[in-house]
Amino acid sequence: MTNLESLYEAILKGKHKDAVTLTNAALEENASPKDIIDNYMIKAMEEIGRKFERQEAFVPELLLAGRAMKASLTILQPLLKSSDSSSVFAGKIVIGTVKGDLHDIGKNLVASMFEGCGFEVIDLGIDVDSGKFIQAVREHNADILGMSAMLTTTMVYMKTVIAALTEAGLREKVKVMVGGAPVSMKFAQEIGADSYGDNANSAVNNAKQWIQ
Ligand code: B1M
Repeated sequence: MTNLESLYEAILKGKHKDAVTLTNAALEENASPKDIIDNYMIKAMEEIGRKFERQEAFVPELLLAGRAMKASLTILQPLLKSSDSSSVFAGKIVIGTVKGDLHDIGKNLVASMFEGCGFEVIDLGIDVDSGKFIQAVREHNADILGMSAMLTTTMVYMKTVIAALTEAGLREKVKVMVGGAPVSMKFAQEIGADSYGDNANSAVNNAKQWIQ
């Protein structure tokens, strides 16, 4: 098995120490951070999700896989910043995972990619309510508001935030981008968002069109 295949297994099995060792080993073999993340780490998270659906894995296994993924990302995120970065300031984004939702791995990746591409990122974390989003957009005079959701039960809260933005008189001042596994372009349009990101790359590419 190659180091990258072993890394996939380590994340799937939630072995965070092995995941760190194997991430470093893959980097020493000149694997690119983007290849490691997209083709091995995210694939492992998708597989643990499928196991969860089939009731072959349960919440503790999801937690362990998440911890292993985060441990590897700690090594890779700074490299994403340096390898893909343009030093030009591209704009300011306030980002967070919406109220009721504790998933932050995808949101963190999106935030890192924005940072790597020259954006100033204000990351509000997880379980963020509309008041916090609005306060941050106003305080930082943000160009973009980014919301992430991983649950079908929490994605609907994005619509609440957009309504609150309108109420606060900020809707015309900020572009709204939404993303997360259950979110689609159709859903984004239905709730009145300006854009949808399928993954971290497309999120940043879509946002760049607004800024230039
Ligand atoms: Co949960 N979980 N989880 N989970 N979890 C999912 C999402 C699920 C699909 C698993 C499954 O059933 N197959 C399912 C949701 C079902 C649904 O709603 N349809 C689920 C469930 C049910 C739950 C709980 C309810 C389980 C329970 O307690 N019974 C519970 C809910 C807790 C809560 O939030 N209130 C729960 C808890 C957890 C853990 C805490 C254990 C853990 C999260 C750890 C963490 O994030 N710190 C966890 C995990 C790890 C997962 C899976 C396995 C992996 C998620 C992940 O990190 N993926 C997930 C299964 C899956 O996704 N297939 C699952 C990797 C990540 C890089 O991808 O987040 O999609 P993703 O991000 C991508 C894109 O979506 C996009 O770019 C990212 C990078 O490419 N993107 C954006 C994301 N945000 C964006 C924003 C943008 C643009 C693009 O613009 C702003």
